[in-house]
Amino acid sequence: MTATTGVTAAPSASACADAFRDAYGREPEGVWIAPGRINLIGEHTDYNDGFVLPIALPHALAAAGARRADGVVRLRSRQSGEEFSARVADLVPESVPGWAAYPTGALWALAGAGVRIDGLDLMVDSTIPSGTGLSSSAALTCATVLAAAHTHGADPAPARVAALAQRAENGFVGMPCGIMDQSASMLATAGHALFMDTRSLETEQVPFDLAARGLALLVVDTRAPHRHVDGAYAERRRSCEEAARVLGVPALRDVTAEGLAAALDALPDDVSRHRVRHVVTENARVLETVGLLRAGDVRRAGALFTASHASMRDDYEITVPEVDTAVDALLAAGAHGARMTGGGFGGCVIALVADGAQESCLAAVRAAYRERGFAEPAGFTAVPAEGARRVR
Ligand code: GAF
Repeated sequence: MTATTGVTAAPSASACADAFRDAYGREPEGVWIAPGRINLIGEHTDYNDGFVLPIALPHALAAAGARRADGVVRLRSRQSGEEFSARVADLVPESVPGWAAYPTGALWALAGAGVRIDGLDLMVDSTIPSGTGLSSSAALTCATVLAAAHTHGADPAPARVAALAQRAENGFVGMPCGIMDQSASMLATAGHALFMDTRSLETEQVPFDLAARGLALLVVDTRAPHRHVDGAYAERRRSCEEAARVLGVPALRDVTAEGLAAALDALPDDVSRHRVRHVVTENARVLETVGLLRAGDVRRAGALFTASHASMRDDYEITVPEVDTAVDALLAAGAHGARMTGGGFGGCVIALVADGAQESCLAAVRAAYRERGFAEPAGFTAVPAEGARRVR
């Protein structure tokens, strides 16, 4: 993630297969690739049965795998260099620390769904920077579900893989995430944004060709360390569920923009009022953005991005100074709109900019960061890439 205009490719399948051979002394049965994502708009709406609009990134994770017959799982990553090994029968929720929790959670979720897992050797290689909110963990979990399923004679549909990967995070890792990241990794297609209703799980591939409109999507990695991310995420989710209970609706999705004022009146405190206002207005912004994209008027979505950011900053309270500084600097440098993307408390900011303005916009963020003593940010131009697939 260095050049602002360059696009980082998926890892090489053959290099991943070579690393597998070197590590385990045998041939992999296959190589699977699952991409990271950015969400264009629709943040913290997925666990409220709402709407999301992510794209898959060219940055991806490759997993080379082969079945074992002895009930053992062995995992290696070209990035960490460490080996993890365990008996599949011993995998219990929240027992595996670090990155290995995601692939072992994938095996646990498959076993829970009735797929007999005899064992697995896995080598992973990734170009998705971890800890930056680009969904490296969903990519790892999805790729492992695919590798383990295919090497054990199962072939779950992409939406089913996403559901199993979410189950792994919720039930095994202990992260109460929604379904967006896994769905983006499994279901997104090149050249499109994935519009998803997370209640019905219906999806629509919405054409997203910014270059044709003289625009570009700049991604700025703020390099802000995620702070208390899991606890704060779970707390936001709990407060939404509690607000839905107080309002007597199955989920905050059921509060419409027209019903918002009455809902706010019925809530007992300012914090829950703010959380509900974010979710309800964010769902409306997703629908408006999709309408603009369908009409080919993507530039006007910029204002919705910026409004989404203000809502995350002021109502949902999930931004941090590095993120807000980046958004302000991008807007001052002429971006049509900018917002934090992903779960929050750090991570990446996206900006809709004139094609060719990426360098000057990133330079504006760099200058603002220098002034405040923040770490040097990085950036790249995002184009919507293809979803998960078997490549060998
Ligand atoms: C994280 C979660 F994993 C997603 O499910 C989603 O809630 C997102 O934060 C916020 O929109 O990426």
